[in-house]
Amino acid sequence: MTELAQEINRLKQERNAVILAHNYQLDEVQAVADYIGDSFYLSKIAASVACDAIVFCGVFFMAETAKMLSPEKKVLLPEADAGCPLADTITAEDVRILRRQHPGVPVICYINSSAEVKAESDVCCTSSNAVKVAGLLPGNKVIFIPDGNLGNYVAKQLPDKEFILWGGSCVTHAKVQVADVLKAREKYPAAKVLVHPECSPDVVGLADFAGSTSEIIRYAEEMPDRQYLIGTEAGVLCRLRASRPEKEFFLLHAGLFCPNMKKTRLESIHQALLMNRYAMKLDSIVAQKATLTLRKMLEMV
Ligand code: CIZ
Repeated sequence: MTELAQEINRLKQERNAVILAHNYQLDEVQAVADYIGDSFYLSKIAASVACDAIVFCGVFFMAETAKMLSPEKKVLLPEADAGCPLADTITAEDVRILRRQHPGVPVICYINSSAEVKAESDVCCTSSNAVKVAGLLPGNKVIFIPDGNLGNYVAKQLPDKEFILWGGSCVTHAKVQVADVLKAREKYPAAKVLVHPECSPDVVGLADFAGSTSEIIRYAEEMPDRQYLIGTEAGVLCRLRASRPEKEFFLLHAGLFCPNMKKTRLESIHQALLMNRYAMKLDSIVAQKATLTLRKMLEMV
């Protein structure tokens, strides 16, 4: 363990803090984390873990979510400008307009959204539970925001419901093209193709399995196949290579690195613990409404 990692551990004890790291974080960050997972898993941990401070190694909406679920704890985002371009594709006003256009239709927002957007929505979802949440909502119509590809994937699993989709997408997952899948399959004909539903519907249609990062990790760990072609952010390879060293994992596209997720380094975690950087603060009215949207998801799944 490096000196910096040791110092982080010491500060963590001193401050009674825990480090949560998203599956997309750098290997060095995952190595010092107490909990690693997708945002659904991490949001449940944030709500239940006994500690005074949480260092959330992820992007802005994730730390914001953790703060909503555990307002009494100090929640720190080590890199203040680690944002999510997908979350930025929609505003609270856009949601109000959608509601006026489709009166009475429930709004599901993907967790990759701002607190303001969550506050205007009825229920939140993550990529692990989106199908379940949408399926449990009453009525035969649903507004799904902001990821159009994930919404399309959910709509295909629930053919009896009509989906009104927002056209946002993740710039990293959008990089994977059909040609990448075909080329990779030619090179590794025995490999299983595992992709995230934030990829385009054409790419998802060619895959052997589509799921959240945690579901992709579970599939690759449990299946007997030896080679896997991965269509999500490169961070998932860290866990997979550590837990299944006998298997081979390849990215479907060389550019599957989320620049925002990769901003957090050991130095920024150290500074976060030392200087309380950057403490999440929320507008109390927005936070109250957005928390109801999040808690509704936690009750439903
Ligand atoms: O839900 C999450 O954490 C995201 C953004 C992706 C995934 O599937 O883990």
